[in-house]
Formats: sequence, C-alpha cells, structure tokens
Amino acid sequence: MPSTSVVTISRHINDQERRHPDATGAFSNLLYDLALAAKIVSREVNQAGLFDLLGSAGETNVQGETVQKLDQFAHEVIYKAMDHAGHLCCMASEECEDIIAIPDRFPIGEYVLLFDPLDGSSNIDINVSIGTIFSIHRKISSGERGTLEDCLQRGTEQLAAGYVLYGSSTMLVYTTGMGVHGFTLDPSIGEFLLSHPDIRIPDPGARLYSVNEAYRDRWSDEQRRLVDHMKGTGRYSARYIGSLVADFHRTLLRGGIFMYPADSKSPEGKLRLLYEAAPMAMLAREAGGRASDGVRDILDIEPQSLHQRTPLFVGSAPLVDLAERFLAGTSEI
Ligand code: AHM
Ligand code: MG
Repeated sequence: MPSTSVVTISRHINDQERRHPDATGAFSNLLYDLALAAKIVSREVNQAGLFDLLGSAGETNVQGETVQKLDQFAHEVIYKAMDHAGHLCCMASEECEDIIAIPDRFPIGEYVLLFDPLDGSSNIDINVSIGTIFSIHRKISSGERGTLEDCLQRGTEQLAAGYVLYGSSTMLVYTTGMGVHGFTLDPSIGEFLLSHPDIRIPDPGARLYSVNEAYRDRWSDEQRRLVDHMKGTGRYSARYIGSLVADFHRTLLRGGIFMYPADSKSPEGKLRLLYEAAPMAMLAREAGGRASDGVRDILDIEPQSLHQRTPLFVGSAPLVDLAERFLAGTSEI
C-alpha cells in the first residue's frame, strides 16, 4: 500500500512559516514560485534525450521554432516565474552579466534571488545529472529598486539556499536556516514530496574525496600533498561526476569532501561564489558540515563582484578542517 502520510513542499514551507509569527507570506510564496519553476525545468531536462529526434540547440525543430539551449531556457523559466509576484527587488543569474531588474510594470519586493539556472549543462548530452542552484537574500539598499549592493552580500546573510537535482529522480533540497530538507518530485502528481527530512552530513561519513585529478600538475604543492595524503591512508575512495549539484548532493548524503581548488589556470578557482559556493556552504553548515575556500569560511567572504570565483572545499567538517591544515602547510604529515 502506498503511504498516505505525505508532506508536500507547500505544506512544509507553510509549516516553517508558522515558526515565524511576523512572516507576511511573501517569502513562502517566493519558494513556491521557485518550486514551480523547478518542475518546468525538470520536465524539459527529462526531454533532453529526445533532442536528437526533435532538433538540438540552435536548429529548427519540426514546428519550425528555433530550439533553445537548455541553460538559456532554464534561465528564462526561472526569471519569468519570479519577475512579477512582487517578492523580489532584483535577480542575478549565471547567464546574465549584470543584475536583472524587475520590469517596471511589476511590483518590487524585499528579497533578492541569485541563481545558476542549469549548472553542469555540458553534461546534458550524456544524461549525467545536472542542477539548478539558488540563494536568497533580503534587500539592504535604501532605494526602491534592487541594486548590485543587494546582490553582493556575504553568505552568512542568506535567508535561504538550495538546489534542484535533475537526476534519476528530480529532487529539491533547501534550507531556510532550520535544517536541510529534501523533496523528491513525484511526476505522476507533479508534487515535490518530503523524502529526506532534516539531512545531516554523516560524521564520520564515507571517506570520499571528490576532485578533478586531471588538473594535478596545475595544483599547488599543498593541494597535491593533501590528495596524496588521502590516497596514502588507504581509507579513501574517489568520486567525481563533474557536475557540482550531483557531487554536492552525494557529499551531503554520504559524507566526504568535494574540492574545486585554485590552480595555475584558474587562480581564483572555477566555481562562482554567490550562486554556487555560498548556497552550498549554507546547506553544508545547516547539515552539520562546512565549506571553505581553503583559508576562510565561504560564508564569511565579502563579495566584490557578481560573478566572482572562489576555490571550494565543502563537506564533512573534519575533512574540510584537514584540507585547510594541509593548504596552510601546518599538517604534521
Ligand atoms: P558551468 O557553470 O559552466 O556548468 O561549470 C560548473 C561545473 C560544475 O558543475 C562542476 O563542479 C565543474 O564545472 C566541473 O569542472 P571541471 O570540468 O573543470 O572538473
Ligand atoms: Mg554553473
């Protein structure tokens, strides 16, 4: 018999809202809108394997329409789901160089949404999991409309963070600072159902390290020593998908450490602070883990620009601590 005790994401968001007696409901509505956008993107991602039949990006499909790149499509779906409800003062997306204003004809709200609409999109063609990442801040600027200042806030100021994983099933995982909760999309009823309440990064969890070792020659000596140490103990296993949301999701559920260090080709690292590293850092902290750039906590970094990059070490707290010690050259090994 299927279970009758189901918690939809809407019910969960409502329950969380009730813990804030002064809540206006705007923040909850913002999260519902995001969940709706996630379902639309999920539907489209699941069709991606049919692109060869229906026409790939840039080509004209059977209806004579130009087929859009999926990351651009995801950007537009999220933007259009979020631009008109009066919750946001501005947005920022990996797909746009500048901040995205709310159109004049729509009301302005008190929140800021930063998002990576479809991270790891180079994996679409080979059916590897990809994801959407989001981060929500409160408006801090004094003018009516949102400004860059509203987007350039430290990770500690995030009100909510999460991701949607388009994998063997679609999952939405989010935190508002009261634990990390995971929902699995039931496509037959079109609802995200609570499947992973109060996720904690296992500690001690699986000793998994996750890094692109092909870049070893570009790493610092300290980074090489860290990975050599992990291999030398004989206690670690390696996993690397090359898709941040999928690598992070595994780390959240199984433990271990995901690393995208700085290297000689990318001295600042590859991943983006505001809509990739910071939301993952909030999720990790809420699940009992940590995220660092190798020196500082990711959540403490003062952003200087919208698309700023950062090295990222995230996962079980003892392993992130270990990485910091190796990078500082202070480990006994
Ligand atoms: P993207 O934002 O262009 O999709 O790139 C980000 C992706 C992450 O999902 C992943 O962690 C990383 O790039 C993998 O990079 P690499 O192929 O250098 O290992
Ligand atoms: Mg990305």
